[in-house]
Amino acid sequence: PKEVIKVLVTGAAGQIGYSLLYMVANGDIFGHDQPLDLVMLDIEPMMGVLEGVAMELNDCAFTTLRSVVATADEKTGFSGIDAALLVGAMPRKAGMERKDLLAANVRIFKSQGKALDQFAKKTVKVIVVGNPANTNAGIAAKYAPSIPTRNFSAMTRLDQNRAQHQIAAKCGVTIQDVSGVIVWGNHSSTQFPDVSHAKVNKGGKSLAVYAACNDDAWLKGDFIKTVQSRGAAVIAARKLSSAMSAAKACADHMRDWFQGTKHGHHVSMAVPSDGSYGVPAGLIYSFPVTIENREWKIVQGLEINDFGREKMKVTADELAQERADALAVCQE
Ligand code: NAX
Repeated sequence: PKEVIKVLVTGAAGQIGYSLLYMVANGDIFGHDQPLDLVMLDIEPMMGVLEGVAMELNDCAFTTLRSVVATADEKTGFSGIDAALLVGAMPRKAGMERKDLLAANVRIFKSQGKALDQFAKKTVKVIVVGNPANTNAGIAAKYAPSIPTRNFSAMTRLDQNRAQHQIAAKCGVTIQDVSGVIVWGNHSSTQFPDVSHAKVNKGGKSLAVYAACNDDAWLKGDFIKTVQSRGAAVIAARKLSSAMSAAKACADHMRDWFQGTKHGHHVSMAVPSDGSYGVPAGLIYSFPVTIENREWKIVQGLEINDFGREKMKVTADELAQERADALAVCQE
C-alpha cells in the first residue's frame, strides 16, 4: 500500500472549498489508491461551519480519506504537509480599494509562508488560488526560504480551461479536440490567453486554431476579452464568484503536478520565472509547462510573434508592479 500523504486546504469553509474538498477526498487529484490525511484551515469564526463540512466528508465514506481535521491554528494546519492548497483569502468588499485587498492578503500569505517554512515537509507542493494569486505565491515563497522556490505556484488553470471551452464552442468540437492553449502571465484581466500554438481536431484532421476557427478578428479580440473578463461575467450572473470551475481547475493543476502531464501535452501554471521568454526572473508568471516526477519544466522554444510579445509584456509589467506593492506592505 502507498504511504499516506497529508493535504492542507485553506479557506476550507468557503465556496471554492466546498467543491474542492470533494475532489481532494475522493482521489481525483492524488490518485484513487492514495490514502490521505486531510487538514482544513479557516479563521476562528468559521469553525462551526467547518465542523459541518468535516461531518459531511466523513459521511461521504470515501475509501481514500483516512482522517479529517478542522483547525484555525497554523501550526496544526501546516505541520508535515505534502501539499498545500491555499484558497483562503480576504474577499474584496464593497468600497475596498485594490491596494487594501492586496495589503490584507499579503499579510495572510506572509504568515502562511512562515508557517510552511517552519512546519511543512520540504518537498511540499503549494498552489495559491486566493487572489492576487501570483503575487501571494511570491510572498509565501519569500517567507519560506527553506523550501525550494519551484515548489510554489499559482492557479491560472481556470483561465486555460475557460479558453479551451471558448475555442471548442467556436469550432464546434469537443473539449478533448482542443489542445495546446496557453495562458501567459497574471491571473488578472491582463493575462494573455494564447492559441497561436494550439490545435483543433476537426473531421479527423489536426488543424491550427487560426485555420480551424477562420476568424482572426475574433481570436485577437473578443476571444481574449471573454477569457480575461470571464470571472466578472460569472459574478454578474451568479452574484457569487466562480467556485465549482475554480475548484475543478485547482484539482486539474494539482493532479497534473502529482501525476504528470500526458506525453506531448503542456498545461498552464504560474511558476517562478527563470527568465524564459524574456519574463523577469522571480516573477510568478503563468507559462506552459510539462510535468514529470512531480517536477515542472517550462516549455522552451515556442515562437512568439509581435502581437504575443506585447501582450506578454503588459502582464509581466503588472506583476512587477504588484510585487513591488506587496513587498512594500511586507516592510511595514
Ligand atoms: P470565500 O469568501 O467563499 O471563501 C474564502 C474562505 O477563506 C472563507 O471561509 C474565509 O473565512 C477564509 N479565510 C480568510 N482568511 C483566511 C486565513 N487567513 N486563513 C484561512 N482561511 C481564511 O471565497 P471563495 O469564493 O472560496 O474564493 C477564495 C479565493 O479564490 C478568493 O481570493 C478569490 O478571489 C480566489 N479565486 C481565484 C481564482 C483563480 O483562478 N486563481 C478564481 C476563483 C476565485 O475568484
